[in-house]
Amino acid sequence: MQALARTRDSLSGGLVNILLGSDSLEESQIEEMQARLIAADIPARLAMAWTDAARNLPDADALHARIGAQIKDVLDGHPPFTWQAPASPLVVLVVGVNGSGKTTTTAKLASMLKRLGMKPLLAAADTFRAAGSDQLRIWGERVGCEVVYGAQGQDASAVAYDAVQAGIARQSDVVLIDTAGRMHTRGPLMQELQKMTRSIGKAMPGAPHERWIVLDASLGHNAISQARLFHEAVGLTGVVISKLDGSSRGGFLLSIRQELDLPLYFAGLGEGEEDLVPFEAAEYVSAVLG
Ligand SMILES: Nc1nc2c(ncn2[C@@H]2O[C@H](COP(=O)(O)OP(=O)(O)OP(=O)(O)O)[C@@H](O)[C@H]2O)c(=O)[nH]1
Ligand SMILES: [Mg+2]
Repeated sequence: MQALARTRDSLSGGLVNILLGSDSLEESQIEEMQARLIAADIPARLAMAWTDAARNLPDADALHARIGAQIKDVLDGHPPFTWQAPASPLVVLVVGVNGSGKTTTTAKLASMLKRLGMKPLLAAADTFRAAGSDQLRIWGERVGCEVVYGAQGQDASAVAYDAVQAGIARQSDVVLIDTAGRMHTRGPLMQELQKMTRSIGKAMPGAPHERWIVLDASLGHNAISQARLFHEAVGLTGVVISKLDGSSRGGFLLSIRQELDLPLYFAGLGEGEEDLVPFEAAEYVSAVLG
């Protein structure tokens, strides 16, 4: 709740101010409300449809409730991710643009699995920078999870392959593979990801079972085009939103659901290892609308 203060301020705080003390809705209030929704990155099409419908509502309370129900409606629809592995180990590939929060998210997922009593294995397939695997190794120590890593400059696909083999040998429940950040528009980098998924499939037929993109919530709509290109390259199976705590544009989560039709599994709410929560539409609505 606390972590979503900025989206709440931009959305709900704004709505409350606009609507404060009004028994009936005036045209200017309805227009301002529409601007608020769009500023919070609620897709314009939805914002317009909602505000048009609002003209028929009796008062501000009814409007507030209606918007909450509509946000929940858009966000609902996919069951939360359960770690019921279809395979042992379950292999999760984590992708995204530079700095989106992949390494932190991968570590937080390992921490979550440990707390669930499961045995994760981390793989540092970010061999692009030396700091890439160092960062994950430090996280591994903090979380108490083994980390498979390669040398800087080593083929990332080879590290991913080794990690999956290690996960099988060590009977890990889940292998979490962190990858280097890459621009979604750079063809060769996207091809490298495809090569990595093929290598993983050679180490374990059917893997990687999950391919998740980490999207930085502060990017708003820009995150959608990123996700599209990653989806084309590797066939995404889910989305993790990072940095939702710092974002005032949480409305773009609705675009993810509407425009990509991918499940939104987890949300990052801070930099600590426990600051990752399963995404729940109802909780999100009460956090942003109060
Ligand atoms: N406030 C906040 N900060 C986050 C969150 N997730 C990640 N960060 C911060 O974002 C920065 C980048 O995170 P990384 O995990 O290194 O991102 P990355 O995608 O691995 O970066 P590259 O490997 O360089 O592409 C770090 O300072 C993290 O602490 C979050 O949910 N909330
Ligand atoms: Mg990283």
